[in-house]
Amino acid sequence: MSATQDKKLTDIVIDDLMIPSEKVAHVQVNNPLEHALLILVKSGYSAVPVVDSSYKLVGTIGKTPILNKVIGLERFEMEQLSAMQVHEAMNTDIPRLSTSDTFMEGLKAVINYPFVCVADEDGYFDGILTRRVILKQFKRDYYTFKSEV
Ligand code: 4BW
Ligand code: 4BW
Repeated sequence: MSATQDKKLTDIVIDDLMIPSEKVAHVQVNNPLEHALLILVKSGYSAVPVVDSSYKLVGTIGKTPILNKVIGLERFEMEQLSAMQVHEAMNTDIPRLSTSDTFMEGLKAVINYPFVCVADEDGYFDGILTRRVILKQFKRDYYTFKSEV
């Protein structure tokens, strides 16, 4: 049974909804950009979290900022990708959630971001909260409790 099966939205916390870190595609801050683009293309995701060597969350990286780094005058200079590292193209100005935050805090966060990273109090990466999961939960709640209003 799902952890949120019988819970109202007001009782749900981010821990109930997040995709755990072991199921999240991610890259490390010192990986070559070429490796990051490979992970993004192979996984099919537009952007993924970035962690350091101790698995602390440091940012996110997407396909568009990587491609922006190698735009030349007339072509993408893809050969440059192996000489650059993830920290040169990642976004460190990101919101973060903790596992004990509420559903509403998660909802607010994913209005402006397709996914938001979850980290513990020491900054270690726990997982991500996606828009899809928030919307699915909202729909489930609507149909489950509709008869009560
Ligand atoms: O591989 C996929 N499987 C499924 N079931 N849906 C997918 C997949 N790839 C994309 N989607 C769908 C989802 O609805 O397209 C949406 C946008 O994908 P994105 O952003 O632009 O790659 C997906 O919406 P979402 O599930 O709400 O996820 C929002 C964003 O969170 C994704 C991606 O950047 C990130 N993400 C989601 N699951 C991830 C992940 N990043 C790393 N690892 C994961 N497991
Ligand atoms: O330039 C941006 N400004 C803002 N404020 N948010 C952005 C920007 N670029 C991306 N985002 C955020 C948004 O939350 O990343 C999400 C995914 O972007 P995407 O898919 O992968 O380029 C954005 O989510 P959204 O606003 O719900 O938009 C979902 C998708 O709809 C975008 C893009 O494919 C399309 N889209 C949105 N506005 C568009 C547009 N396509 C063309 N023109 C627009 N004005």
